Amino acid sequence: MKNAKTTTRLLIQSAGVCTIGLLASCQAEQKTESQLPNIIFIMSDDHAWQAVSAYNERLKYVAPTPNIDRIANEGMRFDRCLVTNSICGPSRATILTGKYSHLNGFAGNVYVSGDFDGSQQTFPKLMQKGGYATAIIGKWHLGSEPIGFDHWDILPGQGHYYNPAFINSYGEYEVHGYVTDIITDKTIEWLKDMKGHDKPFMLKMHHKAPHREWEPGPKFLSRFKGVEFPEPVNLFSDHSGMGTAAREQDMSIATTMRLQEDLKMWPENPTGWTYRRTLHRLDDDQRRLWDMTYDPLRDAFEEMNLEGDDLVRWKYQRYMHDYLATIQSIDESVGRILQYLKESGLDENTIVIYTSDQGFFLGEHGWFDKRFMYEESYRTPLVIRWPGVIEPGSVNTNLVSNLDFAQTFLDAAGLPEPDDMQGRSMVPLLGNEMVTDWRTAHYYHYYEYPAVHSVKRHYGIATDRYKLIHFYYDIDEWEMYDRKTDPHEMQSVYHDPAYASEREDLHRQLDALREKYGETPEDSFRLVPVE
Ligand code: SGN
Ligand code: CA
Repeated sequence: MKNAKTTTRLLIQSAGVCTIGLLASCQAEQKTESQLPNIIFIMSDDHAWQAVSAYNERLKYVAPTPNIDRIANEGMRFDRCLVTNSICGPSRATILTGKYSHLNGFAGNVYVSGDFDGSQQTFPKLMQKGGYATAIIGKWHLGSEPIGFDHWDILPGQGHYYNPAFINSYGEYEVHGYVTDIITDKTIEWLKDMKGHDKPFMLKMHHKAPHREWEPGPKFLSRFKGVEFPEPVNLFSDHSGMGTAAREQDMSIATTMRLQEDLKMWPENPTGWTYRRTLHRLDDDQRRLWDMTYDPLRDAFEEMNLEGDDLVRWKYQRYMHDYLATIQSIDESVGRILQYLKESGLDENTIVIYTSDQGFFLGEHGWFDKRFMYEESYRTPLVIRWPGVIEPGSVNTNLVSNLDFAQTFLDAAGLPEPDDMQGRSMVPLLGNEMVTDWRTAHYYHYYEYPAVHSVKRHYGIATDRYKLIHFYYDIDEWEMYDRKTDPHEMQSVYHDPAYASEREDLHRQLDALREKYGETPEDSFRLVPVE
């Protein structure tokens, strides 16, 4: 343990003095060290931090995530990890490139942004060149084929929960079973294949769950039967203290969430394209279990004839039951990976990261989905285990970001960080070093509008306490929130004279960050063309 730490430290220090000219000799020097850490990056899709029990005490008793929590307990929990653009593809592109959307070119999902330009620099390519074995298994969602991976086995598009198709370099094929379990099996298989190779590895395991339409695996279909989850305080907010964008979104539990596809209240003999997309994938055994779960719920629901707030309350509970049940499989998957690492002796020298591509609304403001810069979707869970480097049970409150992941991995691997990446290595934070010049403001930009869920384009800045947000497309509105006095972000103080000096200060910081990251006003319209 001590040795691993010392070696890692040496590597980290030597990485710090690597320059491009010295690169070859630095790498040669590092290769003589046998202790380069392996990295397993586990990322789920739409996993709200409120749905991880390490972040939410109340969940511990009803829907715990003990294995994800174990990473936090044995490592570090980040309490303010913010994403650059809260939507799937753009988050993934930022993670790969260490750059904001306006530079990596992927500002909205595939259907608005086209395919990710895989010819650009990414951290897996750099790690591959630097002697790492690299792999990606699971959801990719960037259109173009993965580049920079020795092994890739991905879900086409969004992927399916039951009996999903996969694509690898040989083509497309279907696997019987539940997607989270299959991705885990494939991951463990690849780890086993790596035994006997002396290369360190960088493995990305990307789950599809808990993405909409929240289909739980056979084992957990009835996991939360009879459980009543606490409602968020602003489930019935009328958004009167917020702006037009909050009032005009299309992601509410009340009106957007669908009784059939989302909440599984299918009639006895369902038909139509949505039915074909979901239920038809189940085989007879899977379908039997499914019907045993949902038929009685549907019958009871029809009996009740709910309306208005009562219907929203019921929908919220139904939503939570399935969403959290898909997370039970994810947590089990994390447990299996940790167990395998332990059994194989890899645990001491493997960094394990658990995160999500962004956060998610679980009824806050009356919503589901993500996209907004409000805290539930902007902030993502992040826990990291690195024995010998991270003090177990550490908590970090710095403003870190998915923008920092690429440089963190390169730094941990003792590889140089390219100058054009826009984040910063978190390795010193992991080592609990005194870092006095970490960012005190984080920049955000969401582009995908007009599009599904109708969340208007906006950019903004978050500090420890405040948020300043500009909705700039088809409206021109500013919002400002004081998270200290208004933790649920329900009352904009932008026009409140008491906040005049803070507002001016935030404007200054926002301008400076846009300049620092090289974003121009034209970028707002260039990447996701206006219809
Ligand atoms: C689908 C979902 C949306 C979701 C987007 C993007 N609808 O369109 O709710 O916001 O994907 O999600 S669904 O009816 O198909 O489930 S993302 O995670 O890929 O960005
Ligand atoms: Ca997502």
